[in-house]
Amino acid sequence: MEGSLTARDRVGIQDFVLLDAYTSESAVLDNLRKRFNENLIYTYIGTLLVSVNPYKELGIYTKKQMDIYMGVNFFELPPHIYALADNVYRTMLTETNNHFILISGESGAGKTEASKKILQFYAVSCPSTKLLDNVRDRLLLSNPVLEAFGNAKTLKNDNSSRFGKYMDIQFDHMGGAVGGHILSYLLEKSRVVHQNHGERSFHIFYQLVEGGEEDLLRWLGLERNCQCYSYLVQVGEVTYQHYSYLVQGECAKVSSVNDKSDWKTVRKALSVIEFSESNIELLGIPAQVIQVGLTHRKIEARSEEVRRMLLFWVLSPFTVDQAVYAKDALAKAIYGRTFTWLVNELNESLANKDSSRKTVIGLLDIYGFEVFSVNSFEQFCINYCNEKLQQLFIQLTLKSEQEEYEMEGIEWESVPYFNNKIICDLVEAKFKGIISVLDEECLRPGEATDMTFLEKLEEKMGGHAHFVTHKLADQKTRKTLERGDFRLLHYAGEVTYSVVGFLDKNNDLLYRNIKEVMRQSKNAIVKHCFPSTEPDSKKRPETVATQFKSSLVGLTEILMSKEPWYVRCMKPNEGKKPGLFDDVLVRHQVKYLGLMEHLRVRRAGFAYRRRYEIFLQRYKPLCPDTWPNWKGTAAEGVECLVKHLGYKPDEYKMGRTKIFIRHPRTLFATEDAFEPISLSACVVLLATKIET
Ligand code: AD9
Ligand code: MG
Repeated sequence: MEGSLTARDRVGIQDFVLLDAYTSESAVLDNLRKRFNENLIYTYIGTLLVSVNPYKELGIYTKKQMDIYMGVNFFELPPHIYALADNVYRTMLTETNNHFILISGESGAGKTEASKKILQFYAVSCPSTKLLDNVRDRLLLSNPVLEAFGNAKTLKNDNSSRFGKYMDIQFDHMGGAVGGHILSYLLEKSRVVHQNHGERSFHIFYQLVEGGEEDLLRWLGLERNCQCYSYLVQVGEVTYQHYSYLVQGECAKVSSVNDKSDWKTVRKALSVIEFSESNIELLGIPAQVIQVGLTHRKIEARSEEVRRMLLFWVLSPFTVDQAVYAKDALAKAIYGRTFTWLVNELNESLANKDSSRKTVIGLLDIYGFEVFSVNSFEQFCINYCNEKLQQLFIQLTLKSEQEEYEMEGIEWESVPYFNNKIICDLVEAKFKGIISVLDEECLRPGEATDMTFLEKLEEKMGGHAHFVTHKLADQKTRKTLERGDFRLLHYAGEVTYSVVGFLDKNNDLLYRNIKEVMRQSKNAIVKHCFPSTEPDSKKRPETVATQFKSSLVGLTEILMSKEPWYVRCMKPNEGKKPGLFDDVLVRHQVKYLGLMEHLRVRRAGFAYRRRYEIFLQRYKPLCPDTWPNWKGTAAEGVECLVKHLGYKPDEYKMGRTKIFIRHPRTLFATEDAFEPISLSACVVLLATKIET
């Protein structure tokens, strides 16, 4: 009706593919904003789900909501993470193939929350038996454990994942969740010894200090409320200032985090997950096992091992700096190795003992693109990882699109897009890439420094369109760069990296003698993490960046063998505030998350496609010949329907299994014709669900 706001004006469009001005970033932004203001955080681009972090509880993740979305066709209900999860699950079951859901977005955009919602949905929607429920509980509880050990407060996110996580959920042919497997990527272990202002170390430390039982703390030699430290800043009940590894960020207490209750959750999770029996024999209770491995690191000179190590330092000709370096290196090594051990234990516990054929849904929740005021080796690795995932997205999106047109016998028009392969190559190319140059410098101990690394980069990368340094920059850009910086023009934006620490962090050396000391430990976990069979430093271990590069190659292979689904998470503002939509920030993410390209690809040639069965099911009330029951094939029904609706021949194409519609306005007209009867039609649709 003229003059009145239609539903579409108010709440925007559920699927960007239907947006008339689909090439306009502003139109996309407007639609996102409209929906965000109505608390509608989800929007589709075809089957890709865009999610904007609401920074508040919306009440949309209840059991009731799960029930609504279970088994309902994707486009029949408003966009939701459950709709995506359900669609992936049902596609896996009907097509008996493997899938993965790639969740991307910058730090704090909601990736980890999204992955948890998906897992929770499966936990509720999958068939239930006593055995399956046990697996389900373990899958769910692996999350708080990994988050305690692998997440930390950063400036961007109070619960930031400091490791990459890929989790396979394995299903039997009935759809029961029968097992799981976790791969972890590059834990940011430098956080154990250093935190920037406003950041914390890993959650587990604060949970332990705040929530740990008195006996346990005493046994570990930890103190919670020690009078002799009362001159130090008191935070709640706990005097964190005592533990120098925990307080560098000067924010031991985070209002959004309840360490005490989180501790209880983690402890409970550890007991349900049941760490392997041999460990429980060895150490009494599993939770303690881990605490021993960790707390000995975080407090200086408190553990047996560290004391012995200090003795060793006294005898050795180390300088104070070297000793501090060695201590930090040890702390990082122990934490990193304990984390790997923990993931292995979780995998033991999640392993499906039944060898019958299973299909999997992989969930990839990996650290988002990061830009801080000072960016170091860790950001370099994280952002490189994001480049790789973007590359995968480009390849798989275009590939699947091309395949779809080919399979359906429809002509394909290619779409221009920025291919970030040039940046991936800049970082990872053999002999010429930044990682190669870094590795080369790491081979020249005593001679090479972070600055010689930078000089080598300048020699080799000078002139590259995506690389610049103070020396290489033009006058204007030079003002924005320090001498020890290099800047990469990532697909997601510019990031300036400080070379300080690159060589050290890439080498990640642990003095051989310290390893020997660790091997003498009576602590079973420490012993396990420093096996006597480990090759000594005569053979050079792979550098951190090279290991990471290889693990990303492995991940890409895993993902390429599966069907992709995407969740693109966005951050509405930098302040973690509800209800605030920062246009500039969101526009930037629209750009680098590749939404415009994806939209264009989806719209190239044909904006919309639907399987005949689904299309017919949705629109058959609009035609007397197809309503209420069509007797012929779905394709014939659709043909009859579109003729009745007056589609012109150039507006649509009939593929082998789907109808392809060129312009969204065609579908709009159809949708609008549908509107007056939408309520009754929806009731009928829900009552007569068909399988896709
Ligand atoms: V990082 O790259 O790990 O630093 P993520 O994982 O993208 O980042 P995360 O899922 O941890 O971000 O979300 C950050 C915070 O936003 C959460 O702790 C919640 O407080 C908030 N959030 C995210 N998604 C939702 C949501 N769907 N509903 C409500 C949310 N709050
Ligand atoms: Mg996360």
